[in-house]
Amino acid sequence: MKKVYLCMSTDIIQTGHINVIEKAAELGEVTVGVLSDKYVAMYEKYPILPLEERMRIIQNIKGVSKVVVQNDIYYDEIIRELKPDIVIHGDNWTDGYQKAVRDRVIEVLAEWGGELIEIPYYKSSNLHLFENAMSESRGLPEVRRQVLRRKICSGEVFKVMVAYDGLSALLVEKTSIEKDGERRQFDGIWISSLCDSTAKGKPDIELVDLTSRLNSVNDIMEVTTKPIIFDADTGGLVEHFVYNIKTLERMGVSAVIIEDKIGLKRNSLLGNDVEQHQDSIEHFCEKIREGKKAIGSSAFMLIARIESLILDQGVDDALERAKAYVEAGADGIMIHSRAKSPDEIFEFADRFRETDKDTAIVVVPTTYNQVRESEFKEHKINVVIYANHMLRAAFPAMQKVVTSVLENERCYEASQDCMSIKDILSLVPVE
Ligand code: SPV
Ligand code: MG
Repeated sequence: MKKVYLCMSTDIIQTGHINVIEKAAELGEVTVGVLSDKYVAMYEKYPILPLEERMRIIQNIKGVSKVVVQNDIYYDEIIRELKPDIVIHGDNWTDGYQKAVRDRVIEVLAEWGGELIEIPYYKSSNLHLFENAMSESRGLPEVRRQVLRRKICSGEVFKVMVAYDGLSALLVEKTSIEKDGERRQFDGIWISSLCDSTAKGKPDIELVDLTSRLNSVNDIMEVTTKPIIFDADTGGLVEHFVYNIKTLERMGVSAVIIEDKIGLKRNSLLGNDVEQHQDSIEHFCEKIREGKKAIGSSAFMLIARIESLILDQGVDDALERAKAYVEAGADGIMIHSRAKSPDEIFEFADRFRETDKDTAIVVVPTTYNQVRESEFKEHKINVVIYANHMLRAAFPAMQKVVTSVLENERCYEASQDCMSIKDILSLVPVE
């Protein structure tokens, strides 16, 4: 009996998949390689069902003899191991990023005289309904939260980009590039107090109230499916925080970060140039404990942000606080720094990991921006937030336009730097 191999990455089994499996079973004994979460996420969206569940479902489809994990978008390793006589696939992978994958399958199969069989890709007229349903379920609060949790556990760096309104969120949601044979995209969205305030022409001092910030959350939720990490500043009074964290959970936020400052909060990057104070460990732990008690979803994350490095209190102080905050129930620690070098962040991460292997570490490399994500991964840092770049990029472009219109007393010159109306409209989804 011939050995037949095929790879599946889907969450939802539909007729096209069954067609491929039926055809494969006619040709021989079928092994299905189920693509691991990391690679599904890289090329499509993060799967709703984790690998184990997808494997179990596929194992139980008639005609499938065996399932294995395919740990790369490229088939090389797994097919060299299994040496199938036939690899089977739909005929819809001859362009885009899949072309390179297909070419490599043909090349590797040739090593033992294996054959690639392609069958006509079946596109159900209702496929768009499936896709819409999938997209809607990806946007559900609980699904976003699960994705954040699962991806953090995977050991890969969870990349987060700021958004401050629907349009900037759409860019974070939709932008992907292909590089070094991989598709890259952001994993989540940061709702920054700095950007929310600045976009409203207000200082970053907890002046923009929660109701107003929730409007931005709502706009962003509506047009995206990625997990949302909300910057809740200090969280305010404990008595208020227990209500506000529930509201954020209900709104669909995936994680909330509160920082251990007290009194009038100033932006961290101003450091000790302005008056700002760190909370006591006891009081901040109480806020964490009460916040955790208030939330219902086990996937929702409360992350404690440590300002010791911002306020020149040193790594020892940050580590003491991190330990206490985790004991109080924090699901993650954000360690912030305004240094140009990442040394103190790496020292913190390495020493924290000596005793705590699991708690998520979050960083915001605004000042030590030379560090690549791979280096954060080496230091077992889980989440990297690009906290303000969208807003900082938009402002100079707008400044150039207003200056140009004043200088020229017409908008012809400025129009050269503007996106066309058609293009800007095409960014926005139409039902
Ligand atoms: C924000 O983006 O609002 C932050 C990060 O809190 S920072 O501005 O660096 O303090
Ligand atoms: Mg902030």
